[in-house]
Amino acid sequence: MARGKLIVFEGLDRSGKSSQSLRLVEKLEADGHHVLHMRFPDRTTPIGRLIDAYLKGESNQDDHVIHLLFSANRWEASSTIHSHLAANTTVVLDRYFYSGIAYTHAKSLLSSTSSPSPPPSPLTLDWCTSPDVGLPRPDLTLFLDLTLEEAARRGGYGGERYEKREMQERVREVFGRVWMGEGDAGRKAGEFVRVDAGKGMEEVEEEVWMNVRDMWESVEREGKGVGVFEMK
Ligand code: Z5A
Ligand code: MG
Repeated sequence: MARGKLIVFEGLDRSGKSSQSLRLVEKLEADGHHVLHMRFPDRTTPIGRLIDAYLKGESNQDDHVIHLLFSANRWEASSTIHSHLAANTTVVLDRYFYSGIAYTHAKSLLSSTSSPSPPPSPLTLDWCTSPDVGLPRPDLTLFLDLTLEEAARRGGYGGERYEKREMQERVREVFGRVWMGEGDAGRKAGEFVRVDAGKGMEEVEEEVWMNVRDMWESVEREGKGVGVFEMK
């Protein structure tokens, strides 16, 4: 029996993840597919509410604790994702574990340049990756890449904790390293695709669609099952 596909949108703030993920859902539904759209963090669960308060600066958390809460917020959706894929519903995610890895590791790069003594446990790429090992593995991750200048032209950032130029710069650097194949989250042929998000809305949509179509054909042709995210 056919299965649903797991498609992830990743990228910086303002790169168009929400807009493009919703456009893709509409397009797939118009093609007759069943689709579930989800976003991370899911701020509606008890864990999501802790994350929401942290992002809004209403509470503080140790860097390791907040990282694990972001991961737990994905784990609480894991069985829902699996059951939808098994029932031939495609799942489209607005952010997933790549955000977890990129944002937390970026923080360590910031603190290592601004503070003279190293943090007690460095937030290495491997440490940041390990809590998400075992989650449903995306069939395709679309990394919407946008320069900071282009993001600024889209009205600048909001007021949440990570919405600062210095942080966004580091996050973009880490996403780039992952895209180049660094660490266990690193590029696996064809599964982590960079899309130039600085183009017009329709052009980006077209590029997204071409990548989705290619992935779809290859999953069906090769009869690939649903995978889990593994360490190399
Ligand atoms: N975070 C984390 O640290 N660890 C984790 O594990 C996870 C997340 C999962 C959640 O933010 C924060 O949590 C985030 C990472 C961290 N922190 N930061 N920074 P969020 O997901 O709630 O917010 P966001 O999605 O990053 O921000 P956003 O502004 O909603 O960005 P977007 O969804 O990528 O963009 P958009 O809403 O589709 O578009 C933004 C604007 O640009 C809008 O006016 C559009 O009309 C416009 N736009 C979009 N595309 C185009 C094109 N192609 N041309 C022109 N204008 C465009
Ligand atoms: Mg968004």
